Amino acid sequence: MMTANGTKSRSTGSDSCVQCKVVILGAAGVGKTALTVRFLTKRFIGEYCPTLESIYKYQAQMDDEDVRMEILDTAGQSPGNWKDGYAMWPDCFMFVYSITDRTTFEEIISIKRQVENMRKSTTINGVLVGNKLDLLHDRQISFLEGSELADQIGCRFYEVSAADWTQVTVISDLFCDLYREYRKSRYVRDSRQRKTSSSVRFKQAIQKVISGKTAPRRTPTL
Ligand SMILES: Nc1nc2c(ncn2[C@@H]2O[C@H](COP(=O)(O)OP(=O)(O)O)[C@@H](O)[C@H]2O)c(=O)[nH]1
Ligand SMILES: [Mg+2]
Repeated sequence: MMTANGTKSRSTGSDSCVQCKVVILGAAGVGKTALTVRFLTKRFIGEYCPTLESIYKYQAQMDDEDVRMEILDTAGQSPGNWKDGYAMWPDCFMFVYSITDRTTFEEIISIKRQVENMRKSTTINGVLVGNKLDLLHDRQISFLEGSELADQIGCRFYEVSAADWTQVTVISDLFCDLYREYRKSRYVRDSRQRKTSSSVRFKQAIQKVISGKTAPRRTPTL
């Protein structure tokens, strides 16, 4: 398996692996497949089947951890093409629009709304990506507009070009950052759960003592 920096990863037991599921959402033609393929193979092929929806498995070493990523490259979210699994299945979201097409930018808001409605939460791990940065002469969405939308939907913001080979590292960093954010939020959630369960146990112990079910431990007298 390839690692984040393109080397072969060690084959370790699956127990130590961190699983991370990423969905790529955005209108048709914005470059979702091009970005995914660039990340996975470092190559840009040019034309991809527009209706192809695939899950790619990718194992990488990130920050000394074995990470197993599953990337769902969707086929575009035109009305009627939405699947609830797009919102419920992933740990992380990548919202992609083209900086040369305002309708694809506006579509992000309704896609994010669909995700919120399904998950019944406004908090997600996500990045907003403005793709096709090589087509600056056709730019319709400014960097500022992109970053304001990212703030509004609670995501980090990147502008990239899947077509530009000098951006391979940026695109790789984009996926790695997404994973890091996920790991951070998972750590916070787990430690909050641990704290809650230990305080529940403490409360239960006090309750038992008060109700007389458990005698308080006495210090032995000498
Ligand atoms: N110029 C340019 N074209 C791109 C870029 N990314 C994708 N494309 C082209 O845009 C079209 C749609 O790309 P694709 O990845 O299939 O979009 P998807 O429908 O969102 O998966 C293809 O012709 C790609 O070659 C980019 O960064 N720059
Ligand atoms: Mg595609």
